[in-house]
Amino acid sequence: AKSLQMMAVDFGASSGRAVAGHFDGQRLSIQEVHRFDNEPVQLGERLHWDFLRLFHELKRGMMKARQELGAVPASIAVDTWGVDYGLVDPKGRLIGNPYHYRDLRSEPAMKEALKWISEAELYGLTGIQSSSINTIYQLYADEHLRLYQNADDWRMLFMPDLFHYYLSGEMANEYTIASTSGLLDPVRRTWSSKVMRTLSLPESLFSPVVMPGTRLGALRPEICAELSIPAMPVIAASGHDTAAAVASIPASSSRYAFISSGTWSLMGIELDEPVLTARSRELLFSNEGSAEGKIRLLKNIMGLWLLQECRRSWAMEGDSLSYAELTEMAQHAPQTASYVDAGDAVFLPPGNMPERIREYCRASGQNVPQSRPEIVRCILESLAFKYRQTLDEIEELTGERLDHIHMVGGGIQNRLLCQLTASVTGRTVIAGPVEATSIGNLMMQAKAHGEVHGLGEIREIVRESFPPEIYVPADAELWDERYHGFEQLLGLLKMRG
Ligand code: LFR
Repeated sequence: AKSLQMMAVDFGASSGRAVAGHFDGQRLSIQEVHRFDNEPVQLGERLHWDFLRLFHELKRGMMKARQELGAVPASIAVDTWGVDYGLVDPKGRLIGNPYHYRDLRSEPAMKEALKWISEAELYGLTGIQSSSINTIYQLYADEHLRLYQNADDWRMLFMPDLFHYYLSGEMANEYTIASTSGLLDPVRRTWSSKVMRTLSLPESLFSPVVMPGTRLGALRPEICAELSIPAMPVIAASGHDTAAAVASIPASSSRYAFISSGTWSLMGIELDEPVLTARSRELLFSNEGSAEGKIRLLKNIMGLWLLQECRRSWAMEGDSLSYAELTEMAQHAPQTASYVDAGDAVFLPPGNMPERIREYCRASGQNVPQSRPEIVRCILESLAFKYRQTLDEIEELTGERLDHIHMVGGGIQNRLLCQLTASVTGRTVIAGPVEATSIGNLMMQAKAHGEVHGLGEIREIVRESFPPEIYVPADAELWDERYHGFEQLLGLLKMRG
């Protein structure tokens, strides 16, 4: 195999990074060349992503890679968070600033849309649990589509597709990111015209679905000139960050659950075909797309968003605390044994998170965590409990016991959470890599270059290149008892509706 230098740009919901990767035929090594914040902007009534700024950061990343590496990358690929998109007109002009999935406009739109098609039918057609963030509801609520009559020749590009379009001039919808929309048929891996027609979404908005690892084209001449870099292929590697992260799980067997831990925690398993049963719908599992056309059967859990938002509130009160400091605080916090359901959509919108957590505990008749350490502990334990519940559900759906949990992504830097996850689930946690998303992105590029041949090989290379860390369960009885308290709480909340 020849030696490959590649570039991955990974946009997360709170930060982004440009990473250079070097694959020598056996091992991958990575170097972060640029890191930046991704802060949404509230403009009038709407919450937006700052797309222009993000594109600017992408270009800065490319320039820095050029300066620091000396070598010209063999290719570049972008991945981002799911569900969001931009609309472009036939000349390729961006119609407005892309909306943020946490914008509240799509919540009433979801209710409205579900008058035309039942949740059960929609699940049968798309395998995606109903959530107001899904592209389907965002498009249904899209003011531009409603305002303009001449949208027939517009195209809808998901965030990674949009970056790829402005890099290469090629419009395509890549499979993994398209699978987050709630508009894709997970059996045929193509758009569901039925769903589009039922909701009167113009089918002309959608482009052909291309599989992960597709070469889209070369870098546009204008960008090459602007950055004075040579042209290089732009590859749709794995547009969805979670799919990229899952591609890089250093697993050697198949009996594991994964948790991709960042702003969200995405917990699930990888399968060859979707699970579209009433039970998986009831348990709120989604069937998203994975590398090689596989399926990720997973659940969205609020994740470190709860902590990020608390941190933001406390910073506004004048106390800037690092994540390490926050976790340290939690380690020594008094036990209030108060929990929240980290799957509950009430935590979706931004703002005033500490008070919302207190309110949740108050309303559910629990001790109210007062201090910051108590709140942080409540969040971390609630997450671990949600992981255990989700693990039980996955085992129920598949009828198989899963021996261990692979945790990947930036969130595993929170070692307390990894340890809690092991202890509460009673499973060994294999943690790493931290940069799973960029690594998956890079390895899918290497695959497109024909230098690696499949997911099995990719995972072996990741295992060799980035040795994971192991967490062993502790205090089983104690956690069992507390977990049952949590189950009772959920049961009670469900009864109350
Ligand atoms: C994680 C992620 C999740 C998706 C959420 C919203 O970064 O991509 O998979 O459900 O963001 O887009």
